Amino acid sequence: MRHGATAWPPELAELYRTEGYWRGLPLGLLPEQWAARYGDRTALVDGTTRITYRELATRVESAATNLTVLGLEPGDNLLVQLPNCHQLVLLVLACARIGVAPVLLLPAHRERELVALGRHTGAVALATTATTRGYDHAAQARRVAEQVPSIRRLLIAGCEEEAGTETDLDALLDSPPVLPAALPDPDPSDVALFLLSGGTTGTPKVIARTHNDYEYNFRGSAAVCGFDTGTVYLAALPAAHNFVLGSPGVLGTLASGGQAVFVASPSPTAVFDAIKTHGVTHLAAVPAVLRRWMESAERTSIDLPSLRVVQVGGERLEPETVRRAAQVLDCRIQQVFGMAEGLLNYTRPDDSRWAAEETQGRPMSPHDEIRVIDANGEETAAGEPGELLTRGPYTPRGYFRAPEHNRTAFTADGWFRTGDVVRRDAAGNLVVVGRIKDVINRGGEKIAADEIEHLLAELPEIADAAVVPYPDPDLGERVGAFVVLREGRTLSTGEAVQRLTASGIAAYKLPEQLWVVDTLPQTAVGKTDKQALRRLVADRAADRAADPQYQH
Ligand code: AMP
Ligand code: DBH
Repeated sequence: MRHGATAWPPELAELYRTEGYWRGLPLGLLPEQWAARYGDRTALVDGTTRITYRELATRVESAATNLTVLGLEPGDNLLVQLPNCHQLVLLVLACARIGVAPVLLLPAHRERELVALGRHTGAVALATTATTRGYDHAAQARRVAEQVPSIRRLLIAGCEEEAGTETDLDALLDSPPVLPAALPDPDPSDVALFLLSGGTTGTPKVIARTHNDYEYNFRGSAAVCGFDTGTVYLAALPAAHNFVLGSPGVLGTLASGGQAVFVASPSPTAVFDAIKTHGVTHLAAVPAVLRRWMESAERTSIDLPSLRVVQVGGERLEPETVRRAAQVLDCRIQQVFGMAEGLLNYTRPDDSRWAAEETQGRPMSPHDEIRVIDANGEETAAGEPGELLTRGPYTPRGYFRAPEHNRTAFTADGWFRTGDVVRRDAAGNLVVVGRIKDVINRGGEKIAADEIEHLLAELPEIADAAVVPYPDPDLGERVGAFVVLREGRTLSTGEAVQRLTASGIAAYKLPEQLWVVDTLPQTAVGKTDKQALRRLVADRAADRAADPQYQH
């Protein structure tokens, strides 16, 4: 196990093995098994590229060899920032074949986040594209490498020429091995990949997922969701995200012998085209994206006969939208309440109408343990809201290299405090009713308030800052900031946004409203009273909603 990852207690590890959840197989050896079962069926579709199961196995093995020849070794970590494409799958599996763990960044992340994650994980290389959507990722990669001494190599897809420490990622993944190399046998209880949590504090929250636990994450999910060789899964949201990668996602599709199709953007046009062209049966959305699809589907009266299930998660979906979406898209809407930290909840095909519409489902595994507790740490009465705590075969016992934070994020006996407030019914279905973590959920993208507060406080104009969500009909919440300015200074929202952008953070984290105030309200112990600020923002929004001037 890599230093800084937390193992499960040995007796539970033993139980998870004997129960068959943990199969003791490195993820990188799965393509061989899949190839033996599914042979010449199509595994991946990306534009004009089609890869069969047999080809996938061969190419993962070649890519693993090329990575080894390049000097990557078991125990190394690698930053990966790629858009939705087949190369992402090849790279993740090839790394897993040789015990190298990819840190899966989203395409929206920027220099500051890459540097922080590179340092935190001691990454030895960075894999990315030359450009995506007009952004020069190659130039960013070079700036990142300068600031992260452990990074020795840049693997750049579509790079113009190979030079010095820069290698063409496409060639590495697409070419037969340049030299032979003996491949190591990775330890299946070691880290297979790193996922990122949007939650909690400013230091990067990196989640080390082992081969054993992640394989169960997507295999168990695929079983619950009924994936099989007839499944055609469309990756429309970022495939580096746990929802699309493994819930059951692309990997769950491959484990079931289905086809995983990639599109670069979740725009209704791209998605509907792909559904029609490839006969897509399943795909995942966050509520804001689902609403865009519904709006477009209604306007164009589109018919999508192949579509069976749209999974929706990342943020609470209101029951009314579940009903309407099922009608408009003529398919089942499955609610998914998941987290990169582990626990996945799904509504099931045979659920009552009430459970399917009003709840966010129940845990994937019979061995997921759930507690709902009050402020004193006592279990709440049945049906009463409380904080959700969880343990289980695919919920790691700590964030990676974060001992300080782990002391509060986990209980002494290993329960993960999700920070979500839920109610649980007698059948075990969970309803998400709120949250106690200081996070903004912007259309499914999580932003840690204190990360943005620290960035704002670094600006010379700002004396103090408090970041809170404000309600939004489209995204659910957006990022708002209350700021106290230093004597004689001014700062507009536009200027603040410009400065934060220049500091190199992902655009989705930028405050969209800046409210200048004389002081921030304080609690009795002298901390900023975020509750009061949240109420203030909610009241203003309610006033606006009631004001005829704002109604249309
Ligand atoms: P992360 O830790 O960044 O993977 O984000 C996971 C968090 O997203 C959960 O702890 C919830 O707060 C939120 N979340 C995910 N799915 C849902 C859902 N279906 N309904 C409500 N909240 C959700
Ligand atoms: O919000 C999430 O992080 C999420 C939602 C649905 C997730 O990680 C998942 C499913 O796996």
